[in-house]
Parts: sequence; structure tokens; C-alpha cells
Amino acid sequence: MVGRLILVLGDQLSDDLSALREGSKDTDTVVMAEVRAETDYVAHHPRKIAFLFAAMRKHADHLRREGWTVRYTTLDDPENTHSIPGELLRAAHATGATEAIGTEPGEFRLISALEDGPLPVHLFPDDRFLCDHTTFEAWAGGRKELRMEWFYRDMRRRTGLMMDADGRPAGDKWNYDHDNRKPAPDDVSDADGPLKFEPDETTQAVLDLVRTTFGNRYGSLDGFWFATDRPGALKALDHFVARSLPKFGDFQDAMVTGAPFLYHAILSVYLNAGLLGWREVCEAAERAWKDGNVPINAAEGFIRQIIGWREYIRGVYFLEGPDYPQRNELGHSRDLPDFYWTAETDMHCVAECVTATMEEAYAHHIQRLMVTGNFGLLAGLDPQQVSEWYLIVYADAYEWVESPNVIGMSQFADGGVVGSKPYVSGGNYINRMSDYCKHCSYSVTKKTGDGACPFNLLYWHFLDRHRDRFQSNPRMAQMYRTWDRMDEDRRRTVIADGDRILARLDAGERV
Ligand code: FAD
Ligand code: DLZ
Ligand code: SF4
Repeated sequence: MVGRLILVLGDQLSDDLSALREGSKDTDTVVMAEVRAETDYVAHHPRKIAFLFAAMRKHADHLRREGWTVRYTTLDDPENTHSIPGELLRAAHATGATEAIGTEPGEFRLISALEDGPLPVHLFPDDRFLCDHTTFEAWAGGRKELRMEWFYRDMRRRTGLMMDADGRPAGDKWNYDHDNRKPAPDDVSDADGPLKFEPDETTQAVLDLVRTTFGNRYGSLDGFWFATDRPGALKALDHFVARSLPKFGDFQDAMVTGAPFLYHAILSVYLNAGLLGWREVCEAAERAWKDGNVPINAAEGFIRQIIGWREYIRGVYFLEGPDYPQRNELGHSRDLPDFYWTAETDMHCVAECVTATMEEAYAHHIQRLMVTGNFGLLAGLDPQQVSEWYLIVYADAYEWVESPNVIGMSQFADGGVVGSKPYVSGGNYINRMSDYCKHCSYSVTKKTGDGACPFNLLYWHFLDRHRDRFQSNPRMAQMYRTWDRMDEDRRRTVIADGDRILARLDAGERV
């Protein structure tokens, strides 16, 4: 009997995958492929490609050990058609299969390519998430605003995570974010960072292939340390819970020069590829809190990121539809400055975040939101160019999660679906949460003139140029009152200085 093909994509490396559950080990063939269509739809960071290829190869071996027949195409296979539909068709010719099944990809581009390809693929829902599309639509339906906090509370009730028996949240508070805003600690070092893994033979072969093929691209492969299989990802989870989670809550928003990881989980890369699942990760945090090893604000804060933010962001992507990544509600059109690729800027905060990103394909949330994202929004950068940058540079970036975070949360290009107000700040916020300003050639206390922090200038410039849209937003009224209280000369100087910074950006001059 001729079986079907079961497509497993690079970010579907989970044992409990809907397409595998629907398939048969006796008759079906799993198809996995390293293809240029996926490595090149944006020029992904080589570290991300290396991570995925090594993890894909090991997962293929794992599936074979589990009794599956797996047809795996490597990037350097001379017969490789270099597209997922092409590889499915080739597999169909080789096996005689006339049907293919798969799990819904996390990107509209690939969903259409599979549905409209030469061998149509029947897609099953990706149920590795807590909230399916129908549940999210039902939650969103009829609401004026899609606030994450309300969604999160539903997810807490639904999972029972950190809930008392009487249906109340543990500690009688849903959200401990207020306790999670401590500035950078003095004594932090990378010793507190993630568990690092020596590349084994499979990973080394992939690193050689990626270096040869993508060596000219932006991003470094040196010192590659990601786990590339599930046992490694589980060790990384244990390490995070024991070493960093106790302090995760307190220092979640802090930024320190030379310490890119602080007490963050560095688990999104594994979660998004399918090496870890949301439930086991949340249960590990809950257990650590119940055992008294982790304070409540840390466990709650972490669980909120996973069953709150992560699920909410995915819900928004699929609810809003394929045009979402193209939105540009504020009409921003400035080109992405070169320093996003080179780190060659006098703004120490930006240079730090971009350098860490080049080296690690990682930056933590506040660096992404309040440094590189904040600058993009203040400077009026084209949100599609900003979004493409984020999709390229981070090892955890896939469109379902990257796009609502960038187009929505960070650039306000969705007009307020994800956030009720734009995440903008002047240099003061960065100064409070980091040691960056101490090492900067700009002065964070200087509000105008030579050497004034560009974030300070562009903050007011942004508010002024978008007054019509934002001045009636109650959450921004205070900012406009402060601006309006400044004397007119000062306001004129700020705008002129802001114009000068923007003109320098446009001229490609160093900022
Ligand atoms: P931690 O800070 O330790 O958080 C724990 C986990 O919570 C993460 O592993 C992640 O799975 C989840 N999480 C937290 N916040 C979010 C969020 N807003 N959306 C989704 N999951 C979240 N996350 C991605 O996974 N991929 C992206 O491409 C991505 N792009 C982003 C772009 C911008 C502009 C911003 C502001 C945020 C982005 N995020 C993205 C969210 C967040 O920054 C990363 O999930 C986080 O930095 C990953 O590192 P960590 O594992 O150390 O996370
Ligand atoms: C990101 C990525 C890359 C770089 N390469 C591959 C690949 O060669 N083969 C594959 O199956 N998947 C790859 N991926 C992941 C896909 O791009 C991902 O499945 C879609 O973007 C949907 O999330
Ligand atoms: Fe960044 Fe301004 Fe601080 Fe410099 S002074 S590090 S540009 S916030």
C-alpha cells in the first residue's frame, strides 16, 4: 500500500505533532528538507540556520529511532529543488505517494505555498499551543480592545497554573509586574547566563556547511553554543529554573553592558522550534515556586510571558490575517540606518544591543522593545524594514511571533491592536534600567544642543509630529501636558535638533 507524505518543518521538531499523530509509521514517509526558499525568504542570521539544521537533522534521527521512515534532504544535496513544495513533489515521485499531510505552519506565506503547491498538503491545526484559533477568535470577538491581561487571566483559569483551589490567583494577585522593574544589579555577570553546549559531530558538520554557504551574511557563528536536541533543551530549562529564574522577575527589565543574558530564560529559541512545550516550561516554574526556590513574582512573571504574551501574540497574528505584517498606520518611511547591521553608532545603548544581536542572534525583551524598537519608532523608520530586520537577526524569530511584536507592540504600525499606546521613551528610561548611559558619548541629561541624547530629542519630536493621533489618548495626556508646559523657544529648539538628527540619518552620517 502506498502511504502518504508527512511534512515536518524546521520549527515543528516536537514528538507530539498533529501531523505525526494522524500518520502511520507502517505506511507513511516523513519529509524534512533544508531548502534555500526557507533560508533566503529573508537573509536569516547564520546562527539561526545552523541551530535549525542541526536540530532538524537530530530530530530526523530521533524519528527514525522511533520507527518512522524519514526522507531528509540536506542543503547540499545536488537533487535538492530548494523549496518545501518542490521537495514534497520529489518525494511523491520517489515513493508513489499522492497525498501529503502536515501541521499548519506559523506563517501565511508558507501556508499558501503548501495549499496552492503542486501537491496540495492537508494541514492539521498546530495544537502545540494552549489557545487555538477558534478560542482566540471567540475571546476577541466583540471586544473593543484586545488587552493581554484579560486574555492571560483566562489562560490562568484554563490551565490552573498558580491558581488556588477556590479559583483565585495564587497570592491573591494576578500580576506581579509592579515588583519586576528593578534596575540593573551591580554584581551581575554572564556566569548567570544560559547553559552552553559544545557542538557535537552533527552540529559541527552543519556549522561547516552554514559557514561555507552563508558565511558572507550578517551575523557571527563563532562560539555557537545552542542546544540542538530535546535532551539539551531540557537541561537548559533545568539550568534556567535553578540559576536564573529566582532573579528573573526582579531584573526582567534591566540592561547591563557586556551581559546580554542577565537572568532571562533564553528558551524561546527552543520553544519556537518545538524542542520544548509551553506546559512543561510553565510547570517547571510553578514547581520551583511551590518548593520555595523561587519567589512568586518570578514564577508568575515567567508564566505570564508564556501563557499570556506568547499565546496572545500568536492569537493576534492569525486573527488579523495575512495583511497584518504590511501595516503602517503611522505612515513611517525612513530607511533602516546601517548601524542596525554594523553597530557603528555613538549611541552606546544601540551599539550594545546590535553587537549582542550580531554575536548571539539574541537580545532580551527590553533591549528589543526599548532600545532598537524604541529608536525605530521615534525616528519614524519604515516598519516593514524594521520588521524584516527582526525576522533576520533573532534565532527565535518566525513571522507568527515576530510580526505582532514588531509591527504591533514595538512600532505601533497596527494602529493599536497589540498596544493601547506606543512604547516610546526618552533616554531617562534607558538610563534608569541600564548602565548604558554611563558609557555613552551622548549625555542623557542633556535635552538639547550638541551631545544631547538622540532619544531625548526624538521623543518629543515623535509626540509633536503625531499630536493629532495621540493627544486625546488618556495614557499620553500627561506627556503632552509636559511638552506644552515647555516654553516655546525650547520646544522649537528641540524640534530643530531632532530634525538635524533625522537629516543626519537620511544622509547616512554617523549618529
Ligand atoms: P524571557 O524574557 O526569559 O521570557 C520567557 C519566555 O516568554 C520567552 O522564552 C518567550 O517564549 C515568552 N515571551 C515573552 N515575551 C513574549 C512576547 N512578547 N512574545 C512572544 N513570546 C514571549 N519573541 C520570539 O519568540 N520571537 C521573536 O521573533 C520576537 N521578536 C520580538 C520583537 C520585539 C520588537 C519585541 C519587543 C519582542 C520580541 N519577542 C520575540 C518577545 C521577547 O523579546 C522574546 O520572546 C524573548 O526576548 C526571548 O528570550 P528569552 O527566552 O530569554 O525570554
Ligand atoms: C527558518 C527556517 C529556515 C532558515 N530553514 C528551514 C528549512 O530549510 N527547512 C524547513 O523546513 N524550515 C526552515 N525554517 C523554518 C520555516 O521557515 C518555518 O517553518 C516557517 O517560517 C513557518 O514558521
Ligand atoms: Fe542611549 Fe541616550 Fe543613554 Fe546614550 S545617553 S546610552 S543614546 S539613552
